Amino acid sequence: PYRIEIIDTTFRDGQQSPLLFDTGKYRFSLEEKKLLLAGLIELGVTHFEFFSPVVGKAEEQDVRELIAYAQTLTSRELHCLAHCRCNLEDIQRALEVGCNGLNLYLGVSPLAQQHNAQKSLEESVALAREVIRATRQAHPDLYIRFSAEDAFRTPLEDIFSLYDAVYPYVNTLGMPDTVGIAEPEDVVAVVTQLQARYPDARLECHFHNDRGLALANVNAAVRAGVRYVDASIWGLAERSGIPSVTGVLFNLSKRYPEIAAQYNLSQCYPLNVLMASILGTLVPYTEPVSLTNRTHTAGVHQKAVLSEKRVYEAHSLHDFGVDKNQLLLGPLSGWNLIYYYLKEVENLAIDKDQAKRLTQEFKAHTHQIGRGKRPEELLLELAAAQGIPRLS
Ligand code: HCA
Repeated sequence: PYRIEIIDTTFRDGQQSPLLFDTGKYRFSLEEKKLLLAGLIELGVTHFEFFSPVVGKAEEQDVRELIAYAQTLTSRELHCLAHCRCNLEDIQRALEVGCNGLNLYLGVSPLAQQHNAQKSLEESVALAREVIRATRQAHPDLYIRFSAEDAFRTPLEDIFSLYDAVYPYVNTLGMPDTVGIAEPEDVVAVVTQLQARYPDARLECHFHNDRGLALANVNAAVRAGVRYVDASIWGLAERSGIPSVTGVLFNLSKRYPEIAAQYNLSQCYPLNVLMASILGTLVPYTEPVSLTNRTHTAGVHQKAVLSEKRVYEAHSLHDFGVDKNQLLLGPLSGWNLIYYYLKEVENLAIDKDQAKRLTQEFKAHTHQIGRGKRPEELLLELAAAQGIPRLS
């Protein structure tokens, strides 16, 4: 069957998000990670990327505990993957904490050669071949993914040199857009060439959102044949992040209805709300699976949605757990919402003509809103001044 695997990296790239610094949290606690892990498993995610234990004792202990905890939550086969440098010691440590797969990476872009790896292309190719061949020999069934960091700023022939060397030993080849430089057309070109050259490897994508194109790049990659998609809750990751788990599922399910059988999509929004409660902020307004996307503020929209939601709600967000919509009373509201609000919510004995008159007055006083006054307060004051009574 057609499967698209989300590789959740909330616990790796997600913890590299500056948002964790902005909120003063810096890292998730073990308890928070357990809640998030349970939410992801509930949603049907089975692939998780964790930090390599070498980043520090606290992460090492958490990874160990999370892997054990995950087994208690589901009988499905889970892939607990360590994001690991191409180095036998790091690999050994990752396997010792219980990871059953490796997400190995190594950069060979001109910048990486000069400033990061400080190795020539030939040296990096030899290192990758040696480490991955030895790992495969020692662990014939281990899941191994290998990625050329900054793939979209690396000449394709250099990626070929590297991947040719490791292809016999890996399950999956990645193509990370580490600095968010790729456009969908570039993605399709790279996927097409990798597929042709490495027909037995699965392809994985990891797109950063520096240009706001990460989700569009995922769509393009999957249409071109990629089946492994890196994502995180809210899209938390280094800098402006990567696509969110829920944004990816929401988008892909439009084209691939099979996703609804693989994932428990109604858990999408609860997962985003869980992260909001942990970070103490609202679900980001740019998140596709959000109440924001079912919220209406302009009078014209509110009037239409009161009659038929589909006029301004094209997407089945209800299926993704956003089980209500909201019309916000505010400076842009028209008489339809004002009538509805006063009659249905506040239970005032108001008729349509009164609501229209009250709306004129409300509009004349909107400068007061937001300066210590909520729209609802202003409206009730104006209604009281007109002597409109409350029923019962
Ligand atoms: C980073 C590394 C990475 C790794 C992606 C991968 C990237 O944090 O810089 O291993 O496929 O974007 O290159 O996230």
